Amino acid sequence: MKIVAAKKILRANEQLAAENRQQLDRAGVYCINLVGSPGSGKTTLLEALFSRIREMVRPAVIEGDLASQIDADRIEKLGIPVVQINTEGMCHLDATMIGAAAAGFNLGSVDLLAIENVGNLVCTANYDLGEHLRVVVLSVPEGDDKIAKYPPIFQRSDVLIISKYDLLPHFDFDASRVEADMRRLAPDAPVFRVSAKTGEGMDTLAGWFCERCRQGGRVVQH
Ligand SMILES: Nc1nc2c(ncn2[C@@H]2O[C@H](COP(=O)(O)OP(=O)(O)O)[C@@H](O)[C@H]2O)c(=O)[nH]1
Ligand SMILES: [Mg+2]
Repeated sequence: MKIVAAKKILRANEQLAAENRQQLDRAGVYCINLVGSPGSGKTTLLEALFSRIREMVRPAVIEGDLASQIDADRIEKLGIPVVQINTEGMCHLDATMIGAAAAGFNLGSVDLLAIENVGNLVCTANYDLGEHLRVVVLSVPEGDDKIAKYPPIFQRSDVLIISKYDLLPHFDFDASRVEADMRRLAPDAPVFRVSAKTGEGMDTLAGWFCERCRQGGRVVQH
């Protein structure tokens, strides 16, 4: 009985996610769902990304955390529209939450909506939010065995970002092993090695995101 209930919840979520995607498409908004462990560098990555692309793409952010508005405050400091969702114990965002949060923006002035999901490599894998692109962030200090240990989230992601690449000399982290594991699960997903701290790889990543927005039919030049 419990399994049936879980399936029903997931099916209802998929329907709502499809509605979110339609709404975003109508408004010309490209949406990314950023997933990864707590502390993998998701917010720092968004800060570094926006400083490079905001002249070309108008961003907005939905922040998901169990509690606090720490990340929303960081994004607000950049003058970027942001809505914070506090899940109060839930380990992932769902499509209902995103539908409600998206109502807090004027979508007509947004080109790229970035959702920072709750830090978690397990639960977030099962919930489509209506995004166009799921981006998984794996940081060097987490270890190079995480794809092998937590396959679903990597299999269901469109892009892998290996973050905190500046820390590579201090950890036994084999980036080629990670890339090979990712290729097995998601052969078409590009892999980026970046450091938001030193800027290594960030310009390439920013250019790639701009291109994805453009290909998605979203306006890039204003
Ligand atoms: N060395 C290094 N530290 C980073 C980098 N990106 C983030 N951090 C640090 O990692 C910690 C967690 O970052 P944060 O962006 O809040 O992670 P989140 O929980 O995934 O959003 C903070 O102390 C950041 O300063 C990076 O590229 N290099
Ligand atoms: Mg964060």
